[in-house]
Parts: sequence; structure tokens; C-alpha cells
Amino acid sequence: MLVLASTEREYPWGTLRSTNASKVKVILEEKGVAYKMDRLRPGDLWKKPESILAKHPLGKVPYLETEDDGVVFDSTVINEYLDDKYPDPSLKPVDVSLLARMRMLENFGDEAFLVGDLPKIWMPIWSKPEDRNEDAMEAGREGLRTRGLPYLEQEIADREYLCDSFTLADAPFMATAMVLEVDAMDLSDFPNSAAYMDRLRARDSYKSISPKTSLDDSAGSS
Ligand SMILES: N[C@@H](CCC(=O)N[C@@H](CS)C(=O)NCC(=O)O)C(=O)O
Repeated sequence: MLVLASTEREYPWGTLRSTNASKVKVILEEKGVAYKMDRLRPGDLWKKPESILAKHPLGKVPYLETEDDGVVFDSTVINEYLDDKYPDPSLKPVDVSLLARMRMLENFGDEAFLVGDLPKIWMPIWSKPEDRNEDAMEAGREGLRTRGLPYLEQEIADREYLCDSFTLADAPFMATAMVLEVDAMDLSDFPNSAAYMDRLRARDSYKSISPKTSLDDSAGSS
């Protein structure tokens, strides 16, 4: 049984999850592989106890504990590992040029969204609404409007998914769709991106990371 380490917690305003671990959770679901969640305390990501450092040298999530191959860490590496290990259905294009596109857009999703501007929105949402710094959140939204979203808007314009069919390139945008479901920032200037987020949210795998899905209903599948 695979075990995915993540931070996942319920709050009155929704079930919140690590964005990077959500990238992996949806790929496990897309592949129909049996897994369980190891839910770490969010504070441990900053305290970095020895128990976590023993699994991930940077004390981050996600990491995946496997029976055959030990611990695999980093969401991009884990997703490539899962696609190699469980190739049916394959979530990587065969064509070399499309494969390069998949990796570029996956990296763009990580850098512009998941480690770029989304944390400025997502981190405050782990606090009570009255304790959030609205100016910092607006700076995150402005970052998305000026960097991530214009490029996404162009790249998704004529496609259903970033490499036509659903691939690993779409995983960071599943996590983005999760954050923007909670934040509900105005995407009317980015209609292609807004429609793409809706398509991602309509996939069955999204239920496992939806802010509306309880921890009990998203503990893994077997
Ligand atoms: N490149 C890593 C980034 C992982 C990452 O930054 N995870 C966040 C949670 S979403 C974390 O553990 N943060 C704690 C830290 O940066 O020390 C990946 O894709 O897995």
C-alpha cells in the first residue's frame, strides 16, 4: 500500500490541503492506485521534527512511502514515478516535443502558481477570516493576474487540457483550482483559464482534494 504524506485539515470554511501533495493525490486517483494518507500537523512543516526529516531531507510534503522503492519525495518526481510504475493509464505524451511541453508547463505551474503567487493567498486561508492580511492576499492575486494567468490563458486557449488530453502538466492546476475554489478571485479577464479550472474540478479525481470533501471521505482508496 502506498502512503502519501500531506497536511490536510478541516476548518469551518472548508477542508484545506497542501497544494503540492494535492498534485500527487489527484494522480493517484487518476490511476486508480490504492493508497492511504499520512496526515501531518501543518506546524510540523515549520518545526521539522526528526520523524519527517528522516523521510524528506527538507522536511517538506509531499513524500510517498512505497513498499518496493522506499520513500520518493517532491511532487513532480513522485508523479513521474507513479506514471512509470503504474503506466495504465499513461499520463505522459509519447511524442518527444509534447513531452517537453508537458514538463515545461508542469514546471511553470509549480513556479508561477504553487511556489509563486498562490501561497500569498493560500497561507492566510489556514487562519480565521478575521486574522487574514487582505493586502498580502491581494498581492498574490495581482501576481497571478500579471504573470501566471496571462500565460496560462494563452496556452489553454485552443485545448481542453494543457497537452490536449489530461497529463501530469495539469496536476499543479488541479491544486490551483482547489485554492481558487476557496478564494473565488475574479477570473473574468481570463475566461479560458476559468473554463479550464471548471473542467479540472469536474474530474472525479478532484473530489479527493475538493475543499467540500471531508477528511473521512478523502482518506485514500483501496
Ligand atoms: N518542490 C516541492 C515543494 C514542496 C513544498 O514546498 N511543500 C510545502 C507544502 S505545500 C512545504 O512542505 N512547505 C514547508 C517548507 O517549505 O519548509 C514539491 O513539489 O514537492
